[in-house]
Amino acid sequence: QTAKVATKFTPTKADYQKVYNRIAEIIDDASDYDDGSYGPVLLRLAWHASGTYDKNTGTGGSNYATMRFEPEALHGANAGLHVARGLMEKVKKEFDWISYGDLWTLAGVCAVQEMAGPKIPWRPGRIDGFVTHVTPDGRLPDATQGAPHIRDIFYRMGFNDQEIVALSGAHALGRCHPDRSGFQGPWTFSPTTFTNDYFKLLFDEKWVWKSWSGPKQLEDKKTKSLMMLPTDYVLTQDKSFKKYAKAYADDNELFFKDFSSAFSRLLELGVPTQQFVASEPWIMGDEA
Ligand code: CCH
Repeated sequence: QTAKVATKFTPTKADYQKVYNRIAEIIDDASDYDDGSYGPVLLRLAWHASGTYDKNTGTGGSNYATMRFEPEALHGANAGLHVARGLMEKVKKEFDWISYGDLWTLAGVCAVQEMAGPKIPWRPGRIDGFVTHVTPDGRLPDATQGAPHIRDIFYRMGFNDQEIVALSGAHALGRCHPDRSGFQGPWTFSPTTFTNDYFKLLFDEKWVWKSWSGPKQLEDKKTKSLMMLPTDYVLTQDKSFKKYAKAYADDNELFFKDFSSAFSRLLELGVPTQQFVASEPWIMGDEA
């Protein structure tokens, strides 16, 4: 008599590459959505899934993918991210062996890379957690606030001023949606291409308060078609932030390098090192 032993599937880098390739297809299959790409909203999902980390308690971060659960899905900062989670649900059905935390962070990597950004070192190992792992509301930044708030939030994750500024450069991508955050419009003229234009525009354009009934935001005086959040504008007003923002406006290569390392670290927040499959992160890419 032979006992049937269920063998556990151990995915390799090639298996994760298949997931990456599938996500890349979905990103581009968006002719009717926003600016024609799901990349920005997927990047925002990866960031919000990771940015709940608190270094003092070791809670939050990307490990348990707790945004699947109602309390966190309904946090104000996560409005609109059901779109991104819904897209990733399709991928999860095809590749059921991947954890949600790995799937969502890989989607962030894929989004940056497929929108012409830098390579983001990434490795799998996150596990699905439970509703008890959900962190309290208020751990993500509030766009209406100033420098002290931004520092409180990002220092809690373990980032310094330089990394805060580098990460903020993600706002080269995507746009604000009145039905999600209440704010309105894109930061750059190329919201589906990763560039340092966000920093360039912050310094090159004249920014004035938009007069409208929505939340306080700035618009470029010349075309009135671009926007900055109060927290974006602070990067040109605070002395320490300004130094880095200017450096990134002047040097795209430096921005790419610093964004890549800070974002890679962001995606690993809250994941115990021993859970990672590989001792060093991988570079994923379209190797077809
Ligand atoms: Fe952000 N972001 N973000 N952001 N964000 C919004 C949209 C995007 C803040 C507020 C907002 C990061 C930091 C901050 C993206 C990536 C990153 C929106 C509009 C607000 C508000 C949401 C809407 O209406 O759809 C604040 C405040 C901070 C820091 O102080 C960081 C860090 C990252 C990634 C590394 C991306 C991408 C978007 C566009 C999403 C889309 O759907 O187009």
